Amino acid sequence: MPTPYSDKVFHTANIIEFAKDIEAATDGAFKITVHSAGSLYKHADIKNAVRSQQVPIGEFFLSRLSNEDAAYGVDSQPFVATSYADADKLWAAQKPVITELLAKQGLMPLFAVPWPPQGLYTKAEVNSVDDLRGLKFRAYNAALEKFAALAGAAPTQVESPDIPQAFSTGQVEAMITSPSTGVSSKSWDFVSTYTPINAWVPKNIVVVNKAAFDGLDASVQAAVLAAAEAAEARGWDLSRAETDAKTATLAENGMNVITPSAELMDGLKAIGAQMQVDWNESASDEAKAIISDYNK
Ligand code: PCA
Repeated sequence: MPTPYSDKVFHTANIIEFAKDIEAATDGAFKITVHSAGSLYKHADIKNAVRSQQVPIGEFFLSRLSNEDAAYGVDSQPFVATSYADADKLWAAQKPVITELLAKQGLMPLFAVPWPPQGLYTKAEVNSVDDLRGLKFRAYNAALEKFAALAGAAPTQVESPDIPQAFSTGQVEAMITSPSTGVSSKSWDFVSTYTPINAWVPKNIVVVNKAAFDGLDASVQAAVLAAAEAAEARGWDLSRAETDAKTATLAENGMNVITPSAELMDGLKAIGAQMQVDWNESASDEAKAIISDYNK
C-alpha cells in the first residue's frame, strides 16, 4: 500500500492501525504492507498504480484529481468549508459523486480523512494580501497554485517530504498547509510566523482496486470494510485533536502564531469568491450539485 506522507504524520499512523485491524480480524491471514512517504510510488503516480493493479490499495490527496473532474476539488476551494462540521457536511455531499467517478476507473473509496484547517506560514507578519505579493510560494495542488497566483505570489509545486529542502535552498519562502505539516516539516527552521487563516479542510482518501477487492474472500472483504469505517472515524478524531495540539507545538518551537487581520481575511475571501465563480464554470452538473447539497 503506497502512501505519500511520512510516518510522523497522523494519516500514516491511522493507516498503519487500519492495516493492523484487518490483520487482527483475519487472524493474521491478511496483511497489508504500508510504504509511506512516496517510497514505493511517487504521490502523483499512486492513483494510477492502484487503477492498473500494480498495487491493490493506496492513499493520496483527493483534490489532486481536480484536473480530472472539479468534483474531486471541492474540499480545497478556499473558504467553502473551513471547519470540521462544514467539512463533514461537504464530504457527505461529495462522497456519492466521487464514488461514481472512481467506479468508472475500477476504483472504490474506502475512507477519507481531513487535514486540519490550512494556515499561512511566512517569514514576516502578513497583514494584507499585498504582503504576499512576489513571495515564492509552495503549492501542493492546482487550487492552491491558483490561490497563490491570484494573491500575487509565485507558486511552485513541492511534495510535503521535500518542504524543508525547498525552503533551505530558497526555492520557496512561504506556504499554506496544516499545523500538522508545519510540525512534521519543522517549519520553525525556515519561517517565523504562522497565521491560522483556516482557509479550507482538504482530505486524503484511501482507495482500493475494485477487481482486487472483489477477488477477496467475503470474510476478508468484511474485515476491510469494518476497518475502513473505523479508520474514517478515528482519522477525523485524530485530525480534530491535531489542530490545537500542533498549533501549540509550533508556538513552543518559537513560531509567532498571530490572529489574521480583517484586512487579510477580506482580501483572501475575495480571491476565494473569484475561484468559486471559475470552479462553477468548469464543474459538471453533478459537481455543482455537491455545493447545492452542501448549502442546503
Ligand atoms: N498537508 C499536506 C496536504 C495538506 C496538509 O495539511 C501537504 O502540505 O502537502
